[in-house]
Amino acid sequence: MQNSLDLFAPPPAEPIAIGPDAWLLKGFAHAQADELFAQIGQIEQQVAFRHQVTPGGHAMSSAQCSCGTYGWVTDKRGYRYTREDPLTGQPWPAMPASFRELAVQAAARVGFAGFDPQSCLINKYQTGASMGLHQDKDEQDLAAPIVSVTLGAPIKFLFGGLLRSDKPSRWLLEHGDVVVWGGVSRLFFHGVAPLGKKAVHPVTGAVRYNLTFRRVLS
Ligand code: MD3
Ligand code: FE
Repeated sequence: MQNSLDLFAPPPAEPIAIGPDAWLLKGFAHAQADELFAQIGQIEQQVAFRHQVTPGGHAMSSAQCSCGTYGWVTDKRGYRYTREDPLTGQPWPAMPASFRELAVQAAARVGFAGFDPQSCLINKYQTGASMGLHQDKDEQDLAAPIVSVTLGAPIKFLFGGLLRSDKPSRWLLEHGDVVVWGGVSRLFFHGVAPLGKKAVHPVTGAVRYNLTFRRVLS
């Protein structure tokens, strides 16, 4: 169903290069946002968002859950992908078709035909929540790109390089924005600044959701 807010949506934008084989697709998910919110609501009824603990013993400030064949898990033992939710022993909820189609279309739009994601990590940020600079390297398949979708309140995304010491560039990620990282950018350091006190969205309030699609196994 089309939301009345969609009447204000800008036309589809050209991809913006933010790094080598890294592309920002402004507003790419805007038209599907209501459907994506509905599916997040369904997932929320099946699985709990939780603040996972890093091997260093710190609780993450974003609340997370996964859908798809594999879910990303961290605890004192380390980072890994599991087929079951460690809180319940149940398989993760299936990846909704609308999630998969959006990720596949975004990847194809910037040259990654045939992306076949096995995992979607959902990060839920409330005011002040952030994610420090890190690399995504828990996946066996580093040839596949990663696709991320921002829904709700805007946040500043930090995009560095292959070295932790590389000075990050900053990009505003707003509701409906999609980013695709492949090639060498796939291993670039990245993170998000704390969700600002004034960052809100008419549907979610002071909450940002991020969907991160990954291929885990080659
Ligand atoms: C850039 N999430 O879950 S967008 C993560 O906004 C994560 O929730 C952030 O970093 C968020 O790991 C950032 C997703 C993202 C994912 C993988 C990347 C950005 C990336 C890999 C390389 C470069
Ligand atoms: Fe990441």
